[in-house]
Amino acid sequence: MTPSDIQLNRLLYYLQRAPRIGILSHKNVDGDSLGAQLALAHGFRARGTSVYCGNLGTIPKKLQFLPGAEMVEELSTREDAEKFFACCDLLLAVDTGDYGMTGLSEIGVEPEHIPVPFVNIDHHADNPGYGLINVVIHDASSTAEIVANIFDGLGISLTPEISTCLLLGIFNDTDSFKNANVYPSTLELTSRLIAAGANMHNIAMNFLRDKTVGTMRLWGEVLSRVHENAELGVVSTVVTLEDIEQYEATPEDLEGIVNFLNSIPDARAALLLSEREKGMIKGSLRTLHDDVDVSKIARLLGGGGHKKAAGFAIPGRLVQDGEKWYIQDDVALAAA
Ligand SMILES: [Mn+2]
Repeated sequence: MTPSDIQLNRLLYYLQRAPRIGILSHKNVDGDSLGAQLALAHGFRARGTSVYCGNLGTIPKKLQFLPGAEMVEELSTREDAEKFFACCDLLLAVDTGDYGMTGLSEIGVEPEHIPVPFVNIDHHADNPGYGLINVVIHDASSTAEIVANIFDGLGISLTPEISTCLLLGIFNDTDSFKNANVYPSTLELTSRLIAAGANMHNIAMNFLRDKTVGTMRLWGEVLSRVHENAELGVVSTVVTLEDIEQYEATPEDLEGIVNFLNSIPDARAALLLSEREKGMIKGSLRTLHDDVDVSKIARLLGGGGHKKAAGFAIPGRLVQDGEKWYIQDDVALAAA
């Protein structure tokens, strides 16, 4: 599991000619994208490179403890993005499976508007290779693991700051070493990161123990609606717009719920349906089984994703009838 020498050498070539580097993670930043982004920032700064980090959207509270999180600039408009690009000779996107995931299109920035070479560092299975350079390794546990390989290739040593950021990325993407993407290389790297001073205590106190009272109440409500389809082996539940408003639910709350549904050993897959604005329902699918490919189901419904984590969006509203919930799509069409 090493980046192809050609891609790594090309990256090295550009890095040596870029005194100023911009690093972007995907929108709705998670522990892997932010961990990889900040680790790269610390590593390149130590080499004397000027580094700028910019993201669309805010950083969730449970990730704000990461060393360097305060240096990430929030890009809200096209002008913000243009100012950001003007500070860079090279732009890296980390953990971003396709260009759309950067969120740049939403503020009117298309790939042709990026004035500097664009590098794509990622592990998503369906990454189309949208960069000038694509360091895409499908069998890496996380983008954090790829960053560690890049650092090894460039001779950048692991500091406590870098190690905390990378270890958080691994925790995030393996669901704390519970998913099937834990490889010998993942555990070897974890060992190196702890030896290099990764702050496990901070990860445990901020990232792993991240629930609020509101989150607990939301979970109580949503878990009381769990439905098991024994024939399909699918465990599912629903979150309404009212729930999201009443409990101030965050995307991480919803992510936590769908992963928790997979705690049932008989579950082949978990499905969370959550209402969104403008009469849409988002479906999040997760499986822990190697012989189940939830991205196939998501694609049938116009979505996509990984084999083990995928999603889709369909028009409709969630309507309750006694114990049962169903999707009413004419309501949504009337509202749209
Ligand atoms: Mn990732």
